[in-house]
Amino acid sequence: MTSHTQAAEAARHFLIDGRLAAIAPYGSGHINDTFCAVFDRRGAPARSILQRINTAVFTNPAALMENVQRVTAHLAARLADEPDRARRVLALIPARSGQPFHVDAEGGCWRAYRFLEGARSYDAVESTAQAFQAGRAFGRFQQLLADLPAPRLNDTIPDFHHTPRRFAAFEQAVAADAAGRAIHARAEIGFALAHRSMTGELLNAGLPERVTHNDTKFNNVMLDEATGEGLCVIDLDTVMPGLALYDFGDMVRTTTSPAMEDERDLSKVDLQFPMFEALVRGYLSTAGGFLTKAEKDLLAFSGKLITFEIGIRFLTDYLAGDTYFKIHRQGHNLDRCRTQFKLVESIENQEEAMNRLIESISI
Ligand code: ADP
Ligand code: GN1
Ligand code: MG
Repeated sequence: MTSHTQAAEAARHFLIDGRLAAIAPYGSGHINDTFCAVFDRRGAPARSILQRINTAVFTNPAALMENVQRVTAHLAARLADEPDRARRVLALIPARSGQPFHVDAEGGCWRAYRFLEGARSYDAVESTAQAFQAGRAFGRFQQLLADLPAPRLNDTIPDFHHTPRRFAAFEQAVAADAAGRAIHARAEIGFALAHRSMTGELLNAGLPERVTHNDTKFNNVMLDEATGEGLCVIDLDTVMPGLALYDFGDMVRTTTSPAMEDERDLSKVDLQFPMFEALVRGYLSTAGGFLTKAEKDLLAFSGKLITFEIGIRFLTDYLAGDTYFKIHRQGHNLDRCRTQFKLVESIENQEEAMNRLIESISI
């Protein structure tokens, strides 16, 4: 875990005016260490986001930051004529060295972003209006990046959404049982094994490669505090070539059930049809123009598959002894896995109606 002192030391290395007045951990991401730094600018406080990139997960931070620079520059150019454009795209603050990131004495990689004021993220969805806004914002993100000039973006994590490889890693974790926990997860292991047959379906559907976000969970979009509008897509570490449905599937996972990802009361975890409808309408309002029929036909399925995929990733990490995702209590990854699998069941029960809805909207 990164200390307050390390963060304060790193903050000095960025082109930010003023004197550092306060710095504190921020947000609830599972991978990077995020801080909010407050600088005193002639008596007025000014905030910045400072992040230490998890280099165990992102092993080539220079390639990652090259993607982030290219993507944010492209988005900024595409949005140049929009009102309030400075709050519609993340803006990197360069290091004093001129580099896009700073490497500290221990090898830690840091970057800074301009703070998006008057906007916030939510860990759980609260209304159909929010679901619509999330779908619309992530769809627009894909739309704006459709003409990103060559070359292809770097793969920051190869095979990130390759569900069959995720499944193979899960099977290996069961076999190794490194933390001796398989006995506590018998039901979940059984659930996962029973769903093996669907893991290759998206990959085998011949869908087009696009520039996608790949981590479209609801707390990775900032909503305007005054209007509720989906203002800015954040957390760009996994923006790379992928399938549009990886993004839509992760939106279904995090934007259709009002429960937190680690909710222990599974009766609260359920796909709420009106949330799903709002999400689809929002997504198609921006992505509907470029998606192919094959992609539209698999929208509901992608929700089931990506929810399952993240579920087996949580289960794999639980079995391996919690080496990947940050945890805040014992059994945290198992709790997270359980909510995912409960949501998969809920989607299975409603999949026909979900498909009928999509057909009725997209003709
Ligand atoms: P992680 O990869 O750990 O999920 P994120 O980049 O998503 O990190 O940031 C964590 C949280 O910090 C977000 O959910 C959001 O609330 C907040 N955040 C991130 N970037 C900004 C920004 N530029 N301005 C304001 N808040 C931000
Ligand atoms: C991680 O960084 P964060 O918290 O937005 C993970 C995603 C998972 C998500 C589950 C690089 O996202 O793939 O879907 O947790 N990011 C990475 O909440 O593995
Ligand atoms: Mg995030």
